[in-house]
This record gives sequence, structure tokens and C-alpha cells, in this order.
Amino acid sequence: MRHPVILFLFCNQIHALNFRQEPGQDVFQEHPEASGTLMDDIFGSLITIDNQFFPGQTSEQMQQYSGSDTTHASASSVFKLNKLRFPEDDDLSDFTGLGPLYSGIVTFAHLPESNCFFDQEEAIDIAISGAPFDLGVSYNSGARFGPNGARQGSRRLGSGNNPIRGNNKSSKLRRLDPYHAGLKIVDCGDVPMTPFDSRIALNQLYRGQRAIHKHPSLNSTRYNQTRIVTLGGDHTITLMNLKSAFETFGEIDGLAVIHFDAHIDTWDPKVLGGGISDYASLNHGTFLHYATEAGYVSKNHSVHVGIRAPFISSDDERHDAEDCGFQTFTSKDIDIYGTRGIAKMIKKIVGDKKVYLTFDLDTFDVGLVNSGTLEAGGLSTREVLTILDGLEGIDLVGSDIVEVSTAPNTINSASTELLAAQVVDSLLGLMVVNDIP
Ligand SMILES: [Mn+2]
Repeated sequence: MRHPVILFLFCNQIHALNFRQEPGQDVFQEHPEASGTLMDDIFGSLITIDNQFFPGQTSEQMQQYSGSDTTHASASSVFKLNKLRFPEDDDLSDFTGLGPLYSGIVTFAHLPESNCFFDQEEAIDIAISGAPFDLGVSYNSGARFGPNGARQGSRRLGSGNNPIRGNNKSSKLRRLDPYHAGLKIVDCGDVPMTPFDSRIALNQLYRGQRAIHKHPSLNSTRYNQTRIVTLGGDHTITLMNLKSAFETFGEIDGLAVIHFDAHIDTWDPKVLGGGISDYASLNHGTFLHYATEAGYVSKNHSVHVGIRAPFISSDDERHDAEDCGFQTFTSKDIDIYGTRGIAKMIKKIVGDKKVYLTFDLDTFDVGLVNSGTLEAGGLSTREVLTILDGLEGIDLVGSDIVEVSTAPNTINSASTELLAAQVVDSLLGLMVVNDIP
């Protein structure tokens, strides 16, 4: 198998120093049978016919095989000036570091994989956790593939500063590489969630989140326990994420919840799903009703952003604002207040409370993503990134992205994966910027 070496030649991320030519040093190891053709000059011993593989052939036959075209002889002189030395055939020392971004087993942003559910002693500052679940969807399924999708979309993330992170040059985010700021961030893989019974699956998620939250932090300046960013999964999963985050970090009156979504998701189960059975009551449109009822959500410090889907009953708006305590920014409010204005107002609402941020991919416009319930009139990618960065300074104890519907062969899968990953990248920025060791 020699093709990986050829791959490295054409990759702009060559880590193998032994490919480099020192000035004035002729290190090219010419094969005794080299024909002097252009290909020989470029690839040298890598493709030169070796006697031992063609026993019985005369040197003339081999010469014929390797070609004797000298048409390009003058053009090849440049390669003679850039001769290469390949490593020994059994040398794999250049395979040990980070390879090309599409190589290797895929974790989120190439983060190290960790056995978070069983190795409870390991100190972790921030954990990525997958919740492959879509039994609570009313319209478009496929979010059980979301955790894998978000990881696939994250392959270009993981290192370096980003010229658009942070909204101005004085922002701490502007100079932050969250992956190398001193916090230990790992990918825990997915919580095993059965696709056959949502009650059991959600209980599995709760136990998985709880096990991760119990890890001690390593270098955090603010938190004793591990914080989690969850890759969903339909929006029902947020109820379990919130429950575990509330039990780990919560204040008496709940966590301030910032909810990016086209839908309010506080629907009274009498209106959405509950008329069929108790089992059907908990779904991706009612989970915030239950979270509020359970006390996980801090009333009057929580906010929806991006709302634009129609209400179902005439009481929905009152129930959302009065019973559940959410304030609302619709998608059109962004035209009125601007992205930075909206971010400022969100920060004012959550104040200095501990915050959980949940991001439904349907916040983005219908043309950009595939998610559980698509809606027209949504946000652009740049509006989302500017609002998120405008939240710099909030006390973010947990977050998730949900409704990442990337079932095989569905439309917009690639952009859905990429946008899910990009939102997580922004969330990691917000979680790290306040907590740099
Ligand atoms: Mn939602």
C-alpha cells in the first residue's frame, strides 16, 4: 500500500520533515534502472520498475515498460532541482501526528475520544455527547443521524483562530482558539438510546448525561464538574440535558434558558400530542412545558429567539409567556433590532444567572438546513453567528444543538452537518471565553 505516500505529496499539510530538501543537498536516491523520463524525475524510486518484481524480464523489456519518452525532458528539469527523499518503506513515523482533515476516525473537531460513561475518575472540562434520537418528532424524522452528521460537518474545525469569531476587535473571543485555550475538551461519543421506546431512550440519555456531569473538571476556573455540549437528536432530548444540568449546576429557581427555535416548544400537551396518550404527551413541541413545570427553567430569565411558526391554539401565546415565563424575539425582530441589538437584549434577560442554551437547527432558514419542522422566514448563517458571539460573557453551563436531521440521501444534509458543527464551534467559544485557565 503505497498510495498514502502519494496522497501526502499533494496535501498542503505535510508534516513529514524528511520530505524536505535541504538547500544544496542532493539526497535523491536514483534507482539503478531509472529511465530519466518525466515520471521518473517526479516520483523517482516510488514507481521505478524494480528488477525483483519482474523476474525473467530483460532490461530492454523493463525499459519499454517504464517508458522512454524524452519529449518532456527539458520540462522535467525543474523536478531535478526539487528532488525528494522518501522515508524507508517500513517507516510510518509521519503517520503519528494529525493527518489530512478527512482522515482518521471521526470525533467532533478531531477532539480526543474518551470513555466518559465508565472511567468516572477522568477529569474533563467540557464533553461533547451525542443523543441519537428522533422518536419525539411531529413532522420530519432523521435526527437520530444528527450526532454523526455534526461530527462529519466538524472535520475542518479544531484548531486556529477564526477571523470572524467575536464581533469586534476588542472582544476576547476575537483572539480565542477554544480548542487550545487550556481546557480539556473531549468527545464522549453517543449515549446508547433505543430507537423503539422513547421512555427508555430518554431515561438512557438522562443516565448518560448524569454520568458525564459527575466527572471532575481539570483546569476550569469556575466549575467543579464537567460541562456538556450535546449533539441531537430531536428537541425532546433537551428535557434530559436540562434535568441533568440543573441538578449539577442549577440555582433554586432554575437555569436561564436561551432557546433558539422557529417554534415555542412550550406547547401544553393538551394541545400537542397529549390527546392521544400520556406517552405521546412528551415530544419535541412540549418539552419546554415540562421543563418549566419541573422547575429547570428560570421564569422571566428565559427567552426564545427566531420564533415564526404559527400557534396552534389561541391560548398558546399566554401560556408561553405567563405560565412558562419566556420572552420572545421573532425572526422579524432581527430586522428591527439588529443582530447585536438582539444579543444585548438576550444578555439583559439572562443577567448573571447560570445559562443553558439550546439551538434548534430550524432557526436557520428553510433553504439552508433539514430539520424536524422546517419554517420559512428564518435566520441567515451570518445572523446566527453574530448573535451567538454577541452573547460573550454569559455564564453558560450547558448547551445543545438539536433537530440535526441528516438521514441518508436527504436534501441539505451537507449544509445541515456543517451548520450544526459551526454552531457548536460558537457554543464552545462562549463556554471557554469566560473560563480561560
Ligand atoms: Mn425545537
